[in-house]
Amino acid sequence: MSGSLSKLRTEHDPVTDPGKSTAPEPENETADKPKKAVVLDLGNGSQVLHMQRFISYQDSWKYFDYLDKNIPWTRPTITVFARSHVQPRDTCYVASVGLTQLAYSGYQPHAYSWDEFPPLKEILDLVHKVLPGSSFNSLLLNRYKGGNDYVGWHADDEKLYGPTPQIASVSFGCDRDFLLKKKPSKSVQVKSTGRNEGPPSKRSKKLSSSDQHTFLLKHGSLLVMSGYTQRDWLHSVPKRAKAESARINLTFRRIL
Ligand SMILES: O=C(O)CCC(=O)C(=O)O
Repeated sequence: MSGSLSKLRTEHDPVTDPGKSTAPEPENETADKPKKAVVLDLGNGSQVLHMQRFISYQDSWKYFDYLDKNIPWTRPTITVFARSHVQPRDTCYVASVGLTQLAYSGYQPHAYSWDEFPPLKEILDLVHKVLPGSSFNSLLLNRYKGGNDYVGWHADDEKLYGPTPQIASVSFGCDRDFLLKKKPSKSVQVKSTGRNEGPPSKRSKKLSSSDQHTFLLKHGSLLVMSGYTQRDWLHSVPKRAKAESARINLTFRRIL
């Protein structure tokens, strides 16, 4: 790769006892300051951590450009509720050797090696540093080319991640909303096999404010879901007419 990214700065301390974020987020690219993490306790052993400024603004653009140009993006056909459709975003998958193969919605992505994309190893190191005890070994990458690209409601509840997976998500490029909502109670749940990614829902049941949350995932941010979040909650990145440019998202996971 031309122009090493290995000297990139991060702007955080390891997350040990994260408190509430205090200062407003500066939009100005020279105003990057260390940011604290905000932890949201979702109840029943589920948590979400959100760090608005995880990687500096400028370094995040360098990563964006590298990933945009060098990742072998594909748009596979997936099967959801017995219907095949083209996944509404680009994707790629990277994993350590010897792990159980990931498969979701009838699709088994090719696992590329970390060695093929050195900047991904740099970002992985940064994530490991900020989350002591974490040890991610696989990565699903998503590229949303504009506001029409999305990921529907789903949980990353594949068995290969175990019952309480920690999933760390790093975002570059266009700001997008990330929504969380509590799964419906068992009696009304549709039976699913693994990842159950549906289209944007037109009918939505009324949820109380504690059963739904919205995070704005900004350029250079980190969001971490842990505990029972995948068992009890669904997440999505819905279409947004105002999202005019591309966003790249990296979700680091650990296959047991
Ligand atoms: O793009 C995002 O922030 C979410 C991606 C996601 O939900 C997934 O890859 O499972």
